[in-house]
Amino acid sequence: MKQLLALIVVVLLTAVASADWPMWGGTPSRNMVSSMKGLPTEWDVKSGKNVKWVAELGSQSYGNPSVGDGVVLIGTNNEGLRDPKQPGDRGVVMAFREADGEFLWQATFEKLSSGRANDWPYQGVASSALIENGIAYFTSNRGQVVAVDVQGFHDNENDGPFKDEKLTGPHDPDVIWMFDMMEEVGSFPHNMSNSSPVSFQNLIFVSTSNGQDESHVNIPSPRAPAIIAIDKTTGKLVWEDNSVEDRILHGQWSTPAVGDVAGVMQVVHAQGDGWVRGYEALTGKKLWEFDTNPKASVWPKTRNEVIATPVIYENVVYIANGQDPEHGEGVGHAYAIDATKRGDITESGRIWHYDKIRRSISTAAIKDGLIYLADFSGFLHCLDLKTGKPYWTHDMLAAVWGSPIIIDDKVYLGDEDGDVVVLEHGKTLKVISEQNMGSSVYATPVPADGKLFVMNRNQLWALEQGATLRRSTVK
Ligand SMILES: [Ca+2]
Ligand SMILES: [Ca+2]
Repeated sequence: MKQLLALIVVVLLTAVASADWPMWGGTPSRNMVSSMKGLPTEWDVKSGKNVKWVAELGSQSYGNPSVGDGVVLIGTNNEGLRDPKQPGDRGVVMAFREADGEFLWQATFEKLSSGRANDWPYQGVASSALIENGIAYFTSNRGQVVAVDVQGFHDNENDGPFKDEKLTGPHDPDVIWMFDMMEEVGSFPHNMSNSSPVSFQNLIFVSTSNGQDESHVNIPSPRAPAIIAIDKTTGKLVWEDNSVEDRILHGQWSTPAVGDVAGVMQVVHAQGDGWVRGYEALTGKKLWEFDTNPKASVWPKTRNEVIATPVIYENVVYIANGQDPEHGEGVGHAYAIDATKRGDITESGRIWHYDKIRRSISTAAIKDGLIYLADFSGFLHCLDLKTGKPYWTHDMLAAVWGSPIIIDDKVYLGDEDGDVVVLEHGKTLKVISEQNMGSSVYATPVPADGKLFVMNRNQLWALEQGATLRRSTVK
């Protein structure tokens, strides 16, 4: 019996220690929090201290790591040129074996011929994949929602319905289906399609990134939806919504979240008019909408779009607004929104409004009655979850593109100078460590299976307590 108990304890510990990060935010509600223990709180990419492996990417990487089925997926560009037969500027999703960083396969996508209006040069794939039941879903730089086999052709099977791949080598992608948002729903992505998919039951939800053209005045596709739901199995459209119509301020780069709000599964999406909208996930029925801008604000000086991802936590949606990093710094607004309300809930649903934040493109992290929000000016704000009152702010001294993440009782955050800071989770500011990754960290650190994955502009680092990297083993 004692042995049996010991075995059960071992099994439970193993179950706790083994945890994937299969999508942006880790779970559909997108809260940047993990209970994983034992991850490094300091490391050194020069000496290799607490570094398990490192893999070379392209020259710019914006597709945050996702980890599932023993594979790490990231989005980058083609400047790493892993296959000389696929040359030139392309968006690329690369797959690495989680255990040792071995390169498994890549999916490459040529740039759209329409150029920077729809597909910004060298920006690569900016979507973070959703990994579920052996399938990865992501958005390409060509505005396609793509479903691929996580194992590629390493399983010696061409999975379908899509079986017309021209390249079927071990390093090529096994496509399952593709949904072209520009063809199928008329989306005109402004500069880049970037949505990170999220799912509920048999549906995949993505933002179309529909926006203005290069004039920054015209909206070529005012009737295209802002958000769509696609059937996971067939890759066909199930529902769409275009509440934003012709009021898009610029682009639409916020990614949807899914969560249970008082018994109703909602998909929540921030759209190009600066409003956040909640939908019944299965039907697309609009339940509520909330304006994140003061009525007197004026685009682009004081009125913002929303690029951050909404976080759904205990029936409340938390989000900050901001602008394209190219627009620089400016005033921002963060909110707690009561998602049980219906209709225009700009007044009735506003639990709190925090206006000491600057423009933000970062997603919130919530735990133990505290919420962490970062802004593009480089400040990390720790607020009371219920009241929005600040406990402290920390100045990163560089722009922040990624999001804070709470792992166990630590907060991790990267910045444009390439620094990753580790702080104590709590009401008192305490910096534990800071380490430089060698180039800008636009990504959010990702905990999975006892490792911490940190991506900089051109490399993916797998950090593990006690490991030492030998420099000859760069993948
Ligand atoms: Ca396959
Ligand atoms: Ca296939």
